[in-house]
Amino acid sequence: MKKTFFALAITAFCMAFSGCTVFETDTEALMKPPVFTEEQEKLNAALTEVIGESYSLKYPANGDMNSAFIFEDLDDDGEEEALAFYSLFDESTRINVLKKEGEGWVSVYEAAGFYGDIETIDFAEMDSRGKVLIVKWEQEAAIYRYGGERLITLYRTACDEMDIADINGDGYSEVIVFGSNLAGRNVLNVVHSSGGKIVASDDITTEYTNIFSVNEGRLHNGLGAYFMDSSISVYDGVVYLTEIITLEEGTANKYYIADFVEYSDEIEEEPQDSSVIVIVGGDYGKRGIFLRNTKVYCMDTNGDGVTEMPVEVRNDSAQGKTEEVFFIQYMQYDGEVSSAVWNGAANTEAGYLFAVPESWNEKVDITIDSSGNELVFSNIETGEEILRIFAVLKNDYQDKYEDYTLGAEDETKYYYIKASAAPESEFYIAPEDYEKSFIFI
Ligand SMILES: [Ca+2]
Ligand SMILES: [Ca+2]
Ligand SMILES: [Ca+2]
Repeated sequence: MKKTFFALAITAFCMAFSGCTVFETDTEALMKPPVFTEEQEKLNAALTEVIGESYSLKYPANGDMNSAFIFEDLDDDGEEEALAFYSLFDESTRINVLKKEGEGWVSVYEAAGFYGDIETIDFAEMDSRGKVLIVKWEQEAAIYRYGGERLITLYRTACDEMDIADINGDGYSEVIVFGSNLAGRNVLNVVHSSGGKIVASDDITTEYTNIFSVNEGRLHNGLGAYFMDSSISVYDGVVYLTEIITLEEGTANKYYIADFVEYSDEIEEEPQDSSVIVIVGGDYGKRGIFLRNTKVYCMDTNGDGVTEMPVEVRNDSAQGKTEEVFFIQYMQYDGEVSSAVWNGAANTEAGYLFAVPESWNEKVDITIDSSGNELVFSNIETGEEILRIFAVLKNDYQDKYEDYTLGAEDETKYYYIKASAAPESEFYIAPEDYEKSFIFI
C-alpha cells in the first residue's frame, strides 16, 4: 500500500522528539507505564520461556507505538506478529519476534539491537518489496525486514535524529538521518532504496539549529521535496530559515528559497526595491537573503499541490523601527519566475496568518499591540488604524470584544476582528471574507 501524498493546504506538522538537538522538543513526550492486557500477559509468558525472568522490557519513548509489545503483520502474510524489546542485566537492548500459535504466542526470532533506549519504532514501505521496521535507537537508526521467521538488518547508521518522509514523491518512504560531521556542522543524508538495496545519499551540510516544521511537498516541476523550516541563532537573536531537500536519481540535493525566488544583488547594501525582501543582519550571502524574522513555514497555501515558500516584505516606512512586523508573501516558482500566491501578515505567537491585498504592502504598517498581542494594521500616511485582530482562548473571559466581529475560530480559539476602514476605503475587507483570510499555524 502506497502512502498518499498529502496535498491539502496547511498540512505541515511539527515533530516532537524528546532529548534532541535537531528538532524543537516537546516536554510532554513521556513514556507510558506498562499496563499488560491479557494478550500481553501471554506474550510476557512466551518471552519468559525463552529468556528467563530477569529481563526488562523497553518502551519506545516517542512516537505512536509506545507499548511493551508491538503488534504488526511484519511479513504481510495476514497474521500479526509481535515485537518485544528488552534488555537483560542492563546489556544492549534486544529484539524478539513472536508469532501466534493456537491461543498463545511463541518466540520465533531473536536479534541483537544496540545499547540504550529505543526512541521510536516505525513501519514503512521503502520500495515494492514490502514493509520494513525502522528503529531509532539512542545513537543509531536501523532498518529491518522480517521474512521466513528471520529479521534481517538491511541498513544501520549512526544517527542523532531521524524522520521518515516520502521526499521524492514516489509513494515510498525515505529516512532522513540527522547528525553532525567531524567539523561540528549539522549534516543529513537520505536513506533510500536503490537497485534492491537500502543505501544512503552523500551527506548534505545544513544550517539549522532547531527544526520547527517539516513538510513533505512538491516543487513547481512536480519534484517531491522535504521542506525544513528551522531557527538559527545569530549574534543578536534568532532568525528563521528554509532548507529544501530533494532526492533526484539517488542524489540528495539542498536548495534555499533564494534558488527559486529572484532577489536583488544590491539588497544587502541599500534596499531599493521595497517589493523585495530585505532582511539584513549580517553577511549571509545568497542563502541569507531569505533568512526571516517571522516564524512561519512552507506550506501549500492555495491547495494546488505545490508548496509555497515564505519570504518577508518590508516597506520603506518600516525601516528604523525596532519592533517590526513584516508582510509575508508565500512564493511559488514556475520554473522561470516566482510570484506571490498569498500575501498577508502573521502573528506567530497567537498562531495565525491573515491575508490582506498586496496593495497594502506599501501603504500599511503592521504592529503587534503588546498589551493584548493584537495584530494591528494602520495607514502609514494618516496613522489611522485600519484593522486589528485579537485571538482569545475559547475558555477565557470574552466580554471585552463588543466592537469586534468574530472573524474565525479553530478548536481552541476565537479570532476577533475590529475593522475601522469604511466600506468604500481601499483598506476595507468585507466581514464575509474574514474567515477565508486566516491560516492557522
Ligand atoms: Ca505476519
Ligand atoms: Ca519516496
Ligand atoms: Ca500551492
